[in-house]
Amino acid sequence: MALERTLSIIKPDAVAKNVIGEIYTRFEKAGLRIIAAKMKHLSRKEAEGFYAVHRERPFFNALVEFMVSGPVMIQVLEGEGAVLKNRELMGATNPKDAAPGTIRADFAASIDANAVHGSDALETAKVEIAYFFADTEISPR
Ligand code: RTP
Ligand code: MG
Repeated sequence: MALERTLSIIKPDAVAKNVIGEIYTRFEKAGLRIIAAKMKHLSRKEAEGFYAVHRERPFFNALVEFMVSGPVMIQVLEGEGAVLKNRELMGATNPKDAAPGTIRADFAASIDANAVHGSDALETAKVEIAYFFADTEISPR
């Protein structure tokens, strides 16, 4: 498997629950390395731009509203097969469907407040990482 990078966001609900550290521990235990991180309260424009692929979906406004409701913790994760590995750690979009032991099963309350974001493919990851981080802000080993 190849060394990959993926973008992860700990969403406002999980930041409010004070579980950034617990989620970071799951990344680290799975062999993912945090190579960049920043806490940020997204503007509406930033949230809309980030989720632009969902612009036409019925849940878009609720999604943006939620993402600007409080600070988020944004990180770049690096590791073997990082994109898929992070998606496995996260669990299904709707916490009701998320496998036991996944981040969403353990920390998410609803499909809207679902604790984490993770890039869904390598190409998406590249775009999403560049959306939030300059090359000079990323510190690989
Ligand atoms: P994310 O992008 O946040 O990592 O989530 P995801 O890939 O698992 O799900 P995605 O399809 O990309 O949807 C982005 C976020 O929109 C909300 N959503 N609501 N009500 C609905 O049917 C619905 N579908 C999606 C979720 O909060 C999801 O995380
Ligand atoms: Mg997605």
